[in-house]
Amino acid sequence: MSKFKTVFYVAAIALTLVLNITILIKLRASSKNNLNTKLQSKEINLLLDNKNNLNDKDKQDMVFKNADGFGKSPLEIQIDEHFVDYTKLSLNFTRVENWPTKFPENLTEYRETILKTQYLTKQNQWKEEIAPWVWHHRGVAEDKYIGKTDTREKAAILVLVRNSELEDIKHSIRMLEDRFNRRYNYPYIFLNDKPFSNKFMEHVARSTKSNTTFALIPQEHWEVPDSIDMEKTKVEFEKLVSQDIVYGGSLSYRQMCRFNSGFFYKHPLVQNLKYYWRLEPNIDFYCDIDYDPFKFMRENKKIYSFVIILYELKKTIPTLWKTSLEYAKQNNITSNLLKLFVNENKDYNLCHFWSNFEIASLDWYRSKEYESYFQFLDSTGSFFYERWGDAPIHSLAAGLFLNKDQIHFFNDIGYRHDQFARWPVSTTTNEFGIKCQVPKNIKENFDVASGECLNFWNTYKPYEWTNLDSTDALNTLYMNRFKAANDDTNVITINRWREMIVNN
Ligand SMILES: Nc1nc2c(ncn2[C@@H]2O[C@H](COP(=O)(O)OP(=O)(O)OP(=O)(O)O)[C@@H](O)[C@H]2O)c(=O)[nH]1
Ligand SMILES: [Mg+2]
Repeated sequence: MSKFKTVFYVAAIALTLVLNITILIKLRASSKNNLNTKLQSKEINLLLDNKNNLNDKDKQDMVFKNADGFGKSPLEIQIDEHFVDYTKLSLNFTRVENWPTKFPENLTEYRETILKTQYLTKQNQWKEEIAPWVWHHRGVAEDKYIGKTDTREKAAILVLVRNSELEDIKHSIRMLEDRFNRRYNYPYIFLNDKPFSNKFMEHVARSTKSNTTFALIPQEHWEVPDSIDMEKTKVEFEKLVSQDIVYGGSLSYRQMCRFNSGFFYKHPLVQNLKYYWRLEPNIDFYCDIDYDPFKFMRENKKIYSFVIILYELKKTIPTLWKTSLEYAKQNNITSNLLKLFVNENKDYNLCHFWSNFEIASLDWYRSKEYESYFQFLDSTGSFFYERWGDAPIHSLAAGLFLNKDQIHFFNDIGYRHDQFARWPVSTTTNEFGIKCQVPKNIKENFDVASGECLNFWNTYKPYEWTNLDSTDALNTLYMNRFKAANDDTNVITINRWREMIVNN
């Protein structure tokens, strides 16, 4: 072999080696990048899946550990944006009529700017703030109403829900459609503290022929107020967790209860509505509803309605009754219904309408009275320091402001939420038997097995509750606390007790 040939071969081999090594390095780098991206989205998916599969105890622990990151930072929004690419939404999704149509590139920046801008009204600001996250899907059922008088009420089915609850909410929609809405075509409004994902919106919109609208809720309606002492909150969480109180350690559960107590009716999308029907994931309806409950509510001047009434966990609302009485006293409330919720010790009997089903007047929630009651409650911080549910709050508000005949018990609606199921028990006709199918595995009718509160409702005779009753009940409460002074949750000194009595 000539010298020239040897040099040529060595050079060729060296070049091939260099090329191969470069390609290998590049391949490794790109597969690492891919792996990183895959891992990232896999981890996020896992995070959401895990949240979905957690039992209550786990949920509590997890949320408790994360209690510091309480829904204020835009970070949570960014996490969910991994699942959101609105440019890839099918064309059938549009903006809501007469709403801002902006689609800013940097959504987080956009939201922050709006939050810093001064607006004439809060409604204007909230609308601008959430507009890029509001999407509408026109249901084919709307065709039925073209050129005809639309006799539907100004009402909607309102759903607060998470992306991770997609399957469970589809189940609830199927139930409601089959039993009622396929004939009445009321629109659905879905609300979320995080942006809805493409998948969620597309699956849900396909589950009904009705209109569906998906929206973010304004930050102010969900965030923990600055006045809340997070250190104190954590201590109180721990106390409830140690007593195994369901959702005792969950911050988001408290945010949800506060939202459902004082904010859902302020959402820009419900401002033109008169009534709403609250729907939750994973519920069942057992009976055909062959009339329009919204129309029933309006025609019969009903303001609030329920299907299940039951006892609340006392440890979640230690001071709700005291605070409500203080509100009643300050505002000189007289009421014909409040006594429904009072036991022989002049204490709250813990009965409450279970608000996961609710058909009610939005004008009532938007009334000055309801709002002032909510503001009074909210000013105590006890949505966070305790674990006040929206159900006892709606119920006590009904007790303070409504008459019995303004509230309707929908006895003909068969319903299940969690393990509690109820359906009408008819003794005289088989009408309900024809309309209802209760699955064989559901053995216990809650109304029959645990119907004490329902019995109070059925037998309740209006009693005029006045300021004297509020004062009396408050004093009794303080006396009982004094008696129970050995109970370390209720320790008060004699002086403090005297002070309370004098001030009340
Ligand atoms: N967007 C959003 N919705 C929530 C959140 N927490 C609860 N919800 C919704 O608020 C409603 C009530 O929450 P649930 O978790 O069902 O509370 P619950 O009915 O007291 O308890 P369960 O027995 O678990 O059903 C449901 O419609 C949930 O989908 C949250 O953090 N974000
Ligand atoms: Mg629920």
